[in-house]
Amino acid sequence: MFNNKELFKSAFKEQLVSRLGKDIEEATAGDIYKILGTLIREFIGREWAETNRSYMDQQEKQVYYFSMEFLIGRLLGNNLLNLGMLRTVREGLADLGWNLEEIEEQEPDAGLGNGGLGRLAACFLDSLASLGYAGHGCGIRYRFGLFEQKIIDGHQVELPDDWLQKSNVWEERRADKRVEVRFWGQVEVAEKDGKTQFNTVNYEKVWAVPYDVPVIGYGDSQVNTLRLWSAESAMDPARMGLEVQNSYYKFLEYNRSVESISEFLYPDDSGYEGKILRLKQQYFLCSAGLQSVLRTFDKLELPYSELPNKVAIHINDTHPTLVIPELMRILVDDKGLGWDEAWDITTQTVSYTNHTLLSEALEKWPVNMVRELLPRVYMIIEEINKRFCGMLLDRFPDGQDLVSKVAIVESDQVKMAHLAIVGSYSVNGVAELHTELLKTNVMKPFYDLFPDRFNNKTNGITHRRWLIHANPELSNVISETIGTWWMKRPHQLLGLETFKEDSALREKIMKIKRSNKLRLAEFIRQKQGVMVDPDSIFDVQVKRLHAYKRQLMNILHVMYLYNDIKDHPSVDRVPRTFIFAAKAAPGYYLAKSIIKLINVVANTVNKDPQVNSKLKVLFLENYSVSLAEKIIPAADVSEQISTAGKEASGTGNMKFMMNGALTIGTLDGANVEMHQMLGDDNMFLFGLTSEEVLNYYKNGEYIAKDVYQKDPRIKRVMDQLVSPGPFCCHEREFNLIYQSILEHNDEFFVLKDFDSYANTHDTIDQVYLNTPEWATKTIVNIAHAGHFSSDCTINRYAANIWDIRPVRPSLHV
Ligand code: 26V
Repeated sequence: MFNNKELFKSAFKEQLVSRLGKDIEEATAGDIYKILGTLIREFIGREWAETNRSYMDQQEKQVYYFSMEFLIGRLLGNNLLNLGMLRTVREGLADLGWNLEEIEEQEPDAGLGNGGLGRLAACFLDSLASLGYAGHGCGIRYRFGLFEQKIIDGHQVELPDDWLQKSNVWEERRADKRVEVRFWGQVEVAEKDGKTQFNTVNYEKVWAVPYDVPVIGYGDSQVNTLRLWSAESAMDPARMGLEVQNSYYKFLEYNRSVESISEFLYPDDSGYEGKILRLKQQYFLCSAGLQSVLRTFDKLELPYSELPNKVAIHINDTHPTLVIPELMRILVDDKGLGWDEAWDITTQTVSYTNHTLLSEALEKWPVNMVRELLPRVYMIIEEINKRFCGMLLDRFPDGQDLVSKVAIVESDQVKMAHLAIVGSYSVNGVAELHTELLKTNVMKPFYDLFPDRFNNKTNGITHRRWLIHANPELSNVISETIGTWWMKRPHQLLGLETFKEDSALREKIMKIKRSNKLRLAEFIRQKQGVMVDPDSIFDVQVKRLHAYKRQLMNILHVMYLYNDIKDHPSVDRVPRTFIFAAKAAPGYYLAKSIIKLINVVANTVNKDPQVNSKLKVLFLENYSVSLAEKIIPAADVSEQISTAGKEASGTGNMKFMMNGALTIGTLDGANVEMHQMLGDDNMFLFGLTSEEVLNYYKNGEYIAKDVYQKDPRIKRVMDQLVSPGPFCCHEREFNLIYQSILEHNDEFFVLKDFDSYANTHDTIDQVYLNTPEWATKTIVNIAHAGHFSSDCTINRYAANIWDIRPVRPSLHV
C-alpha cells in the first residue's frame, strides 16, 4: 500500500470515510494527519509484535534506556522516512491536494524533555532501532511537556504544553500491563525460618499504566518500544467504606496526588518547591520500569544470576538512580536472594551516564524525604552506603577523609551520583574532555577507586532526523555526489572531502543554504513581521538559556556592533542576522532577564534605519525540536561559546556541523573533538581553555572589573545595561545581569573572553566574503559530521558497555 501511490490513495480515502465519515473534499489538515498517522501505526503493528516475539524466541539480551526525558519531537515525517514511504505518501497526498509538510505541522511536538539530555535519549532510540539492536526506552508520559514559551513585551511567559489535547496517534495504552507502585508507609521487621523479613505496611498504592510508542528503525529493521508510564488511581470508589469520615474528600485528594505524579515535566532547575514530587516521579519510573523488565525476564524462566546476560539497564544521568536500590529490594525481599548475590547481579546489570560537571546540577536528596517517601528503599541505600564505607576503611584504615568525600549518605543528604557510580559497572562521560575532567576533578576519588569503570562515549545525533529529514535538498546533493550509502553508513560522508574544491558542488551547496535561509526568512516574516536579508550571515545560537552557555556574551557583542555601526555609519560591513531561541527555567531570573535583554536589543536594532540593513537580531519564541529543524539547516554560523569546561558535550554543535554551518566556539565539550577533525582552517576557535579557566578559579587572578575598566567597548555596553540609552531602561531592568558580571566577578568569564570573541567574529566576516573558501569549509564540515552520528555512538555503547550485537547483523556499521 505504501509503495504504490494509487493503492495508498484509495486506502487513505477509504479510511477517511470509515473513521471520520468524511470525503477528501471535506477533510481538514488535522483529519489528514490523524488518518495518516493511524494508518502507519496500524501498518507497523505486525512488525512490532514480531519484533517482540523474536526477541523472546531468540532470548536476545535487551537494553532498557531509563530516562526521565525523551525529547522525541514529531514522529510522522521520521516514521515515513524510516519506513521508506516518504515519496509515495508525499506524491499521493499531493494528488489529493495536500502538501505533506503542511500535514506534518499538524502534529504536536512531544516535548518530554528539557534539552540535550532528553534529545540524546530520542536520537539513541532511533539509532538502536535503525541498527537492529534490541533496545527500548523507559520514561514518563507527562501530561504536560516542557512549558510553551510566549514572548510578551520581551519577557518569557510560560504556558502549559497541552500536547495530548487531541489524541496521540502513535501511542498504545496497555492497561493489561499496568503495575503497582508503592509510596510512604512503615517497614515492619520479622523473623521467619531464620531469615529477617521486611514488610512495608500502610503504604499508598498507585497504578503505573504503560503507553507504548513504536520506535521504527530505518530501512528493513525492527520496531522497538518506547514505554512511557502514566500514574493512575488505584482506589476503587465502589469499595470505599462509608464508615470512614470524609472518605469522599480523601478519595479526591488521593486522586489529585496520584495524577500529579505524571502531570508535568520539571524544568531542570526549578528550585526546591515540589521537590518531593520530582522524587516521586523518579521512583515511579524506576519501580514501574523495573517491574516490567523483570516480568519479561521471568518469562525466560532463567535463574536471576542470568539477569546481567539478558538485561542491560542504562540510566540517563542520575535521575533514574533509584533502580539500583529498587532492584536490590526486589531481589532480596521479593525473590529471596542473599545480599551479596543480589549486589553482584545489580552491579552487573546497571550502567550510568554522567551529563554534567556543574556541582549545582549534581542531584542530592534530603535523607528525611527519601526515608519518608520510600522507607524500605532508604534502608537499602543506607546498607549500600554502610558496606561501601566499611570496605573503604578496611582498605584504607586512615581513610576517614576519603570516606566523607565519597559516601553515598553524607550530611543528611543522599548523593545520587555516588550511588550511581557505586551501584553500576560502567560510568561514562559524554565527550573526551568531559570524561577527562570527571576522572581528574569532579569524580577523581571514584576514578582512583574504580579506574576500569570509567569510560568515554562521545554523544551523537541521528543523521536521519537532522540531515535527511530536516535538510532534504542537501541530502539529495550529497547522494548525487557520493551515492546513497552514507545514509546507512554515515561515516561515508567523508567521501565528500574529495570534492571540497569542486566548484559545481560548492555552488550547489551554497544555493541550498540560500534556499533554506529564504525559507527561514519567510517563517520569520510570518511570525514576527521582520524582514531579514537572506544574503546576510545567519548567525545562530539556539539552546537552553544558562549563564554558562553565555548567550550574554553574544548579545553584548551585538550591542557593541550596534554602537560601532552608529559611530561609523559609512563603513561597509558584511550584513549579519543574529538568531536566538532559548527557554529559561521559570525560576531562573538571571536567564530570564537575558531573554528580555535580547528582545530589547532586537527591538532597538531592527527599528534603527541606520543599522538594520547591516544588523538584525531575532529571538524566536518556543524553541523546540521542530523549530530546531527549521532553523539549523539555514544557519551559516553556529555559536558554541560556553565557558570551557562547562558544557559536557553539546549536541547542537553536531547538528549545525552536519548541516554545513561553521562553528565559532570554545574548546569545550565535543567542540574539542570537532576541532580535532576539522583543524583551525574549518572552525573558528576563541577564548580560554578549560585548564586556564580552572587555574583562574584556583588562583583568583581574574578580576572582571579590571577588564571593564580597561576595555572601552566593554565598559560602554556594560554601562548601557544600567543607564538610559538605546537598550535601557525601566527601573534598572538589567541590574541582575550587571551585578552578575561586576559584583559577582563574572563566574563564566564573559568579559575575559569578549575580546577574543569579537576578533574571531571579524575573521568570520572576512572569510565569508570569499564564497568559494566558505563553501569548501562547509563541505569539510559536512564530510566529518558522520563521525557524530548517534549510530557510531550507539555502536560503541553496544560493544563496550552493554555487550549486545545487532539482531540483524547486516545493518551493523
Ligand atoms: C542542570 C542544571 C540544574 C541546576 C542549575 C544548573 C544546571 C546546569 C545544567 C543542568 C543539566 C544537567 C544535565 C544535562 O542536561 N546535561 C546535558 O546533557 C547533554 C547530553 O549529554 C550534553 O550534550 C550537554 O552538554 C549537557 O549540558
